[in-house]
Amino acid sequence: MSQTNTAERPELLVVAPLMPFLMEALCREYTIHDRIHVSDPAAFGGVAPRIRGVVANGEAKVPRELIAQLPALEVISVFGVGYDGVDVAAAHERGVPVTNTPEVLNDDVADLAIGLMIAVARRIPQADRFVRANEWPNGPIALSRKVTGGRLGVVGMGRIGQAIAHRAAAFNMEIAYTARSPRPNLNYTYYPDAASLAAVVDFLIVITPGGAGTRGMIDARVLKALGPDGYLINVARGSVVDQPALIDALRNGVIAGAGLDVFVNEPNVPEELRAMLNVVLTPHIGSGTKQTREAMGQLTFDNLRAHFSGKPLLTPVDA
Ligand code: 8YV
Repeated sequence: MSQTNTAERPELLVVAPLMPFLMEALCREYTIHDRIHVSDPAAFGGVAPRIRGVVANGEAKVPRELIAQLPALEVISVFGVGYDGVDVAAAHERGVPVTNTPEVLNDDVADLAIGLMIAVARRIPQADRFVRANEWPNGPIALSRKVTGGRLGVVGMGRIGQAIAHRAAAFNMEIAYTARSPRPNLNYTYYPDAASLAAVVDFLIVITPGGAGTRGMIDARVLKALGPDGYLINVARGSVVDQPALIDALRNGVIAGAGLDVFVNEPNVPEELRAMLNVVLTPHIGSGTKQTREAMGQLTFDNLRAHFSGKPLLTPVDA
């Protein structure tokens, strides 16, 4: 009986906290092992050989060592567009496909990028605090920085980068970008690297994938190029920015300000950043609307269902 059950209900390892809606849907179709700590062999040893799928999110780690511990692994489904925590090469070596949730979150992440740009330039959180503290009767608040017509640099011109550029065009912004290679189909100016791009823009929005290839890409040199009137917005991964260099730059007026949705060691944000007045900080909410998280959950689920019913995956990550 239990054998039939096992065969009917694939066993999945969930390595990240998932939305209740997705967790409940998974529990109806699969046997779920929830957040078993990968480094605790005692807890893990018994179930590891039966795990056929792993469910992760954008921040979770699925390293080579974990994949090696799962001999029956068939699929890894990531709730998120970013999969920098997953060792895709190790999975593909084993013939294990990895899926993610592209497209469905483009609008939300692009909206937040623009929102942070406006919030930091127009000092919306500071203005809100000013009114709440009843400082208004004592005189007007300091003037802020105009956004419309400004020069925008986008680091990473993938799907979300293009959604950001599309929105920025409505603000009459002059748009330039850097990416691994130019995109001839786009009518924006290409720069070969982040430093040369930063030197010619007022706002630099970072939306490039995380991982080894982009680690520390926005370093002291890029920040210096952005300059004392420039603003940095990061909606990508904390790892893309050299965080200590950013803190130095903000503290010393090397750049004007920053809007940050992602950090190096989330959910921990350095005290120095939290105390600064020229930053707007949000807790990794780029895709965090009910509508989008539900769409992401659905896609995460549908990829697993496609796999376990022998159908083609909806959104596999390229080899
Ligand atoms: C989410 C993300 O943070 O899609 C990504 O890469 O970073 C996010 O949308 C995440 O996966 C939800 O926990």
